[in-house]
Amino acid sequence: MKVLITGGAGFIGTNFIFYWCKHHPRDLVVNFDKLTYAGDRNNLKKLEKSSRYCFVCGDTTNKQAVDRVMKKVDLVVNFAAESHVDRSINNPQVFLETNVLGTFNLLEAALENKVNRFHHISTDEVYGSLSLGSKNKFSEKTKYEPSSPYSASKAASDHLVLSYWQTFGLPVTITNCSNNYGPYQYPEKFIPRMITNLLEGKKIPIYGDGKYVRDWLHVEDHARAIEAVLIKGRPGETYCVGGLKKDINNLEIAKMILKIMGKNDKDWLEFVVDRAGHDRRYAVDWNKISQELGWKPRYNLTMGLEQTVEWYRNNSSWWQNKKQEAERFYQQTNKK
Ligand code: NAD
Ligand code: TDX
Repeated sequence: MKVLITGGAGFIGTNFIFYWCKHHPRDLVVNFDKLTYAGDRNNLKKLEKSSRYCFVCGDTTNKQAVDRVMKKVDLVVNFAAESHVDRSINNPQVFLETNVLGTFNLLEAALENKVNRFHHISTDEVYGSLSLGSKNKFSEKTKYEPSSPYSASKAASDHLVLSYWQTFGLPVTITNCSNNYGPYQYPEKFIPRMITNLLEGKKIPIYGDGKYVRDWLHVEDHARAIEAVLIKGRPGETYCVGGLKKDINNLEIAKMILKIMGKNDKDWLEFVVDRAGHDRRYAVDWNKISQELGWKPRYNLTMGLEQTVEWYRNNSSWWQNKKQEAERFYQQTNKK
């Protein structure tokens, strides 16, 4: 089978390609990635020796490039996106271009080439925000109510993907997952930013009061969820994917990291200016994928965070330049 992965040089795409190549060694995997600030081709360098993997540098907003790479593809997994909420507040345009127009080009080419499955990676952020302390969770039935330009662009792409099923019968599936963490995550995001700050002797920046709740999913559990949907999921369906059952807020996550890294709470937390339009709480009901496809997360949070801290400790040459770039971005936006 020929599998086209878009955005495979980014965080989740890289982890997914490692997972897929290990568990489906006969497949040919093509990684199509523009290599934005968030993409690093070297993540998958060791696979480049294999005849079952190939890297193509290209942009999903370039229709000709997308048409070329889609030839004879059986399966598409679309990770390519601008993914950082803070950057979408500063520069929304590229989010619209990649997340909406890029997805549109891929759908058109997938339809033309009669692919067997188009799987789109989306986010729980399309559902907006839940109130703190409520028992409500996001599910496949929750109304879309995105708050940021990032989540609005992801919401638009989800609607477009489902319209290609309804209108043209393209066999699509979508996963709306929660916050991922694990190896190879760009150090602009909360968990790797905390770890790399502490490794550099700097404090953890906490936005606002820190009582913001996210559902945390280990990236390897996410890869297994995508695999389950690709193999057993029903075309036209959406599956929500989450990692936790209980709420945990950003301050609590920060304290877990501090404990793993042997530091006390008081000296290493710094409250900074809040994010505009900051969603208060995300929580995901992952019953559908669990009951229909037999998936559930395997990592517990402490175990996953310990493994992630260890990875960043051992891979400073991977993150140091990326961190400088990320911190320059935060300096420019006053979020130091
Ligand atoms: P990332 O920012 O780490 O990687 C994105 C990748 O896409 C990079 O390799 C980048 O070079 C590539 N890319 C960007 N624009 C492109 C374009 N126009 N053409 C081709 N390639 C392009 O992102 P990530 O965290 O790995 O997220 C992957 C997907 O998962 C995204 O669709 C994101 O919305 C979704 N998602 C992420 C999370 C999370 O917690 N990270 C949670 C839910 C959903
Ligand atoms: O320095 C920080 N301090 C802080 O308190 C950063 C970078 C973040 N935060 C807070 C904001 C959020 O409440 O931590 C939480 C997580 O922030 P991010 O890592 O930026 O993730 P989030 O905005 O929740 O979005 C992520 O999960 C859903 C991904 O970036 C998205 O791509 C995905 O769709």
